Amino acid sequence: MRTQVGIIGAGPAGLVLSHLLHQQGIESVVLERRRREHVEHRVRAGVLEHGTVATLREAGVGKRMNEAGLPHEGTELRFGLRSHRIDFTELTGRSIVVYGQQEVVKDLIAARVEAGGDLRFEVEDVTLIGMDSVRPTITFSQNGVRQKVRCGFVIGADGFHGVSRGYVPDLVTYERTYPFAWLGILAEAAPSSHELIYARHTNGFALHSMRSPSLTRMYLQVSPEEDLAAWPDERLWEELRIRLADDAGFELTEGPLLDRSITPMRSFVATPMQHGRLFLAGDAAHIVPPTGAKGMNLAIADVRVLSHALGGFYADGRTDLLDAYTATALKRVWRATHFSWWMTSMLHVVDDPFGNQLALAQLDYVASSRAMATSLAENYTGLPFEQGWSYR
Ligand code: FAS
Ligand code: PHB
Repeated sequence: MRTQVGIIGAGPAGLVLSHLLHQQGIESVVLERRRREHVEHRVRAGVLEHGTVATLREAGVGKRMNEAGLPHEGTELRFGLRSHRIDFTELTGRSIVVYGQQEVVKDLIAARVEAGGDLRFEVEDVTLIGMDSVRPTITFSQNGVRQKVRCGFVIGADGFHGVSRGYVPDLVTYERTYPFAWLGILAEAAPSSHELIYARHTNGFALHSMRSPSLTRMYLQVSPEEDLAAWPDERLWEELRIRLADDAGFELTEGPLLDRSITPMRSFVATPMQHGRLFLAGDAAHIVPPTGAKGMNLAIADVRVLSHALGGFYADGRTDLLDAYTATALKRVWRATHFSWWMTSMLHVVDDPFGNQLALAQLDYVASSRAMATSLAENYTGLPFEQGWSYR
């Protein structure tokens, strides 16, 4: 097999890149180890930045998002039983859309299949050969048959636990772990608020989000070693009620739980994000704690840069944009990494009285200063992109 761009991973990064390349007449093969049904039903991110929404619309895959996505013009910070609304639109002129990552993945797979894209699911033992040559090769097994793809470029979009990062020699990594995790639930219940609520209670952090008018998505700060079995439904709902309570009689609507999981919290950045003809994108290169709702948006921002650079190479033989990929991508990665750390530090309770006082002082300042509220709003809705996604 031969292709211009071999992509490992059918998550948001791999699929958006494959689609953006297709729109520039550049062919790709996407190799995914999981089943299609699995990737289309993996409950993960939920918030699309302003720029991500524009990217999906410009790329012609925004129809279902426009119909089912929930536009949000602000969010609530809740602490000391008081709610403080951050008005994104008033402060920045920008907004977000709440639309599940699994829906984005479904829309992109459908678009790639309809366009005759080459997506391979349930592939095994992906290995990379000759990343520093001009004919990098991917080998993999599918249905017990070993196969080889000769590529022009290879994109590691295989997430934090993927293989591609291991093929970048002399990698420098930056990491911070946090003394807590998120217990996430998806409930068949109408959202109890029409916007997201980020709550800091002395018991810990809680987030009220949603997926649709009948699906609520919520998270609780728990210990990193927490056992899901220690959280029966009634304990979950009781703790959410306590942490989300306010002085205006907020009531939480309950319902059957459809999904529950524990997500560890980590900040991680690997550099360089490239080696020869291998380029890393998304969680393969960086991880942020989900408090700032940046993970998926950052993955899509990476592949906008890559799509632009690969377009320049195949259209005019340019290599400067490819050479500059790591520097270009990392500028946004570090901004989002800082914002995600800042939101996480401000909203979670730690076993450090001094740290907790600093967090409350920061929250108070965000709730009372237009300048601080604007800073939160512009980071949360997503900073403008530096260049278009299409080379032409
Ligand atoms: P992904 O991990 O989405 O995709 C990588 C793909 O590569 C996967 O489909 C995987 O199966 C495949 N793969 C891996 N190894 C392979 C191999 N060797 N061969 C072939 N394929 C391989 N972000 C938020 O903004 N908000 C959230 O609430 C949030 N919650 C999350 C919860 C969990 C449990 C996790 C793990 C992440 C969460 N994230 C959240 C972050 C998440 O949304 C990521 O940022 C986003 O999925 C990144 O997209 P990709 O880089 O495409 O990586
Ligand atoms: C979600 O809806 O899953 C979500 C929203 C905002 C976050 C994290 C997760 O910061």
